[in-house]
Amino acid sequence: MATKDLSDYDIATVPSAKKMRFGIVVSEWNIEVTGALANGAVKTLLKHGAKEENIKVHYVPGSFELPLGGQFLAKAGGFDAIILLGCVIQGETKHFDFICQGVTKGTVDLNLKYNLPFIFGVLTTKTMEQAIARSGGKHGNKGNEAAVTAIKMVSLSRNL
Ligand code: DLZ
Repeated sequence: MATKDLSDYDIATVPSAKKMRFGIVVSEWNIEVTGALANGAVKTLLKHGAKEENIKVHYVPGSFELPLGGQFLAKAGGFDAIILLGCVIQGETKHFDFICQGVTKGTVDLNLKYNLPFIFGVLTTKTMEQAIARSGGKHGNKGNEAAVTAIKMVSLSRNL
């Protein structure tokens, strides 16, 4: 099966982000990948009209800490959506499974608890090569996808 280009989307379906405020939480683990995800997300938000002063980027040590980092931002207030960016690469132990379970469950819980979009921008790959391909490489950038998802979810909540 061909892998989707994560940066390929129909621009006409994306609302203006001019009046939206975004928090971005970035995992420092595999920073060469997560930094590229963050750049992709910020670039996409700006492209769709978000103001630079309405995008706040914060860092946590690893992907496991993304949900709590996101919760800190939600509690601080002032965000319409919070984007969580991480990269978990499968190693030889079960650590991969535990981190993926933790960040996935934590993100789902935050969405429902705060009634606020927390976007799951976490790459979970077997190799670093696969992660690089999805953070600005041949399969696009998951940061772009996460930003578009954030904009669409804020728009949906405002237009009901
Ligand atoms: C410990 C660990 C390992 C082995 N691998 C990753 C990884 O591939 N990606 C990632 O984001 N974080 C990893 N971590 C760190 C954990 O997410 C977490 O920061 C630590 O277990 C401390 O809670």
